[in-house]
Amino acid sequence: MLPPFQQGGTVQMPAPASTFAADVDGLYYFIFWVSVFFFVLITGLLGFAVIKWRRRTEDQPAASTNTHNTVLEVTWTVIPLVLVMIMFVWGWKGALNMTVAPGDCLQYQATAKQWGWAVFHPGATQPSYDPKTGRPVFYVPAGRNVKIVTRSDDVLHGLAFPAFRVKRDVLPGRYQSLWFRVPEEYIGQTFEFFCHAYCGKGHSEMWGEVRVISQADYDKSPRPWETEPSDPKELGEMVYKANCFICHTIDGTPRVGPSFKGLYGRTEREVFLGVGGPLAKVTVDDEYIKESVRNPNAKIAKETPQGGMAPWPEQLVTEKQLAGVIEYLKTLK
Ligand code: HEC
Ligand SMILES: [Cu+2]
Repeated sequence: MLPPFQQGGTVQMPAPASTFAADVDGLYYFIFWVSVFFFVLITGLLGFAVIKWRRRTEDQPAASTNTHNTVLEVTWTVIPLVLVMIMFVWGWKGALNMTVAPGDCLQYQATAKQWGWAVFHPGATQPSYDPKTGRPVFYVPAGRNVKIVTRSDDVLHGLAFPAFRVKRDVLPGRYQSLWFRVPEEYIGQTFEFFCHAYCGKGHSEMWGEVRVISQADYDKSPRPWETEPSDPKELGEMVYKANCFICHTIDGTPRVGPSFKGLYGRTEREVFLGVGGPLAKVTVDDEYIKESVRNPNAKIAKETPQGGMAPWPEQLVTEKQLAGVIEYLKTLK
């Protein structure tokens, strides 16, 4: 069974869904079948020769003393040269096309952070997630050129859209970008994107969705990505699923950080005041949660003296969302 993102595709490729796909697949299968052809030809001839002209007795003299065959050598140099030059020019042109985005792109942003994505639509000031699952979502209009500018808040990540046949490394301290266009026939379909550079424990959870919509739906007000749950608890749950679940469980088992179960309202919670700081006892209230999110190293849970949580600035978790998280935490008795 093929993994879900590959369904409708082949063992080697997911079903294609961008204007790059024909070119990438064409070149890929060209290289693949050239390789298969020469593998069979060369190992076949080798095997044939080894068996047919093997030495049958200890003292059998050599059948030939030839050391060169110019015609043969020129042939087996020139044909592969032509083939690899085709691969080079084809690949070079495709790489240039993918690197240089057209001038009329809609510009999105994606920020990678261990272990999740914050996806910003053009003009949006906060990231968008599926309100139910908390998965990051790109809404892209079909037929438009879309460019995504990436950055990383911590380590090296990668942004890959298998169905669109594009990916780019996401580096800390440097903007990178990629672009694609999804033809109109894919309106209504959903595709997946992944982090493609192993970035630690939660790497395999760094994925999200691309929903292909029509230009009219894209222009609608409110924009599809502007809807978030109005109920604070639901909003908090969405933020939790989007950003926190990878390190914090809600069932009491510790993961990278302490579980959220029973956290809110705890008295005499033991914390270090900073890395290497003295132990102190605090009450887990709104202020403590807020500080834990905005400035995690101010008070560090006793179980993890080395810290290990990066701050969440307002750009990634808004004040309203943080208030929602607090309401959500209160429900986790
Ligand atoms: C990369 C892993 C990671 C992510 C993601 C993460 N945290 Fe943490 N968190 C930790 C670790 C480790 C600690 C314990 C060290 C400390 O207190 O700084 C912690 C501590 C906390 C604490 C204090 C808990 C206690 O028992 O005293 C709160 C509250 C908290 N995190 C909230 C959040 C929220 C809200 C999010 C999502 C917006 C989040 N964290 C995302 C790793 C993470
Ligand atoms: Cu990653």
